[in-house]
Amino acid sequence: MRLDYLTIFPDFFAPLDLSLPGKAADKGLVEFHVHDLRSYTHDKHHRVDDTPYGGGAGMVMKPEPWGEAFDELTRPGSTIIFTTPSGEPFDQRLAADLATREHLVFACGRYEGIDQRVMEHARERAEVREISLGDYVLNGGEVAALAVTEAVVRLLPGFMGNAQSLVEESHADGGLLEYPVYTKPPEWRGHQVPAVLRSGDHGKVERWRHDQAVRRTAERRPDLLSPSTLDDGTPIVRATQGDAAELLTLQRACWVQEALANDSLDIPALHESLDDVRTWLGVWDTWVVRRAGRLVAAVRGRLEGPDQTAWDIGRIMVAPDLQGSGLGRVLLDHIQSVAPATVTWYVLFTGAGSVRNQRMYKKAGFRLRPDLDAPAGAVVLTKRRA
Ligand code: 6GU
Repeated sequence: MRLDYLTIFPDFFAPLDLSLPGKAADKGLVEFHVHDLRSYTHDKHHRVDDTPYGGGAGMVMKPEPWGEAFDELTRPGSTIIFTTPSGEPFDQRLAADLATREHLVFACGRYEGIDQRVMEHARERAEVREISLGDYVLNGGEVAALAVTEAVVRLLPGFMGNAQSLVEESHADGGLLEYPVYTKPPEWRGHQVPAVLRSGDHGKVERWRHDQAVRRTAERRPDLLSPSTLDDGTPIVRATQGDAAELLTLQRACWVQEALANDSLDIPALHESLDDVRTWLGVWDTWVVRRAGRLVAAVRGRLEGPDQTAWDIGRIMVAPDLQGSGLGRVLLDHIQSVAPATVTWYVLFTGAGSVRNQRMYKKAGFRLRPDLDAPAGAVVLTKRRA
């Protein structure tokens, strides 16, 4: 990957020779080229700014030097990145996306911004991204370009020695924050390392870490916890005890249908009471969708198996008027995505005669498992976690 930087403060980029990006350059994975924007001016004073049309405070960066710099530096396949507080928020997903590019050109603005025509022109000759680090204002885009660089370069194949640490870090594990970590000594200034980490029980350690990650996320970044939404932005949220009655109603509607499709009234879900629903709500991780206040869909999952590595998915329910809308598939994808880190495979049951359900599950990567036990009239499907 080649990275170019356009700036009026080339000295800001001295850290590129250090530490992580420096190592990547030494390995030949990346090439950094820093350019002084003033070298693309032709007047005696190397002016890069001028007063804004329409008046107002501050100065605006002139278009001409940027145009000349892009003429020289961009080629087919280049991506031009403007670092600006009015850009799209930078996150791990965007970093991973940019890591697939061959050539990034960072355009670091200063003052009150860059003449808008520079961005218009850039879009005519390259892919353009306007990126912000967050909701605060820096004096210029240089520090932001360095941050984006570091986040991207460490994702390049062959860069990190330990691929697992890429998987485990914050914002990589199902969007959760990272769990707390400890090293020796076991006691320090009266503070203990949690006993579970010294127990030697791998499964227990994994579950503890996942639990800590969820708690931390709930406390510090609740916005990350139930980020799933339908295409129209309708959120998929965790069910509460208050949802029990509506869940029972939805369940009755769906399971009568299931009973008819399978020629059997012998389906336990059909015979559950409100108390039964309240009870399983306490032990299953249950998610629901509301439309105009009405509970229209639900799904639940929980750990199973002696080693708790299976995620049992069930009760995918969609209100009769919304069946066939793709909602069931969205919920199926969602419940897989919220399975704890320990999960290595998914399992679900459906009626042997529920043809439409089975087709959806197969499309989602599930396979029939006649070798595994299923209740009478039902089939088992499983899928390995990717
Ligand atoms: Cl990318 N640039 C500037 N100037 N300020 C910022 C920013 C970028 N992201 C957050 N604040």
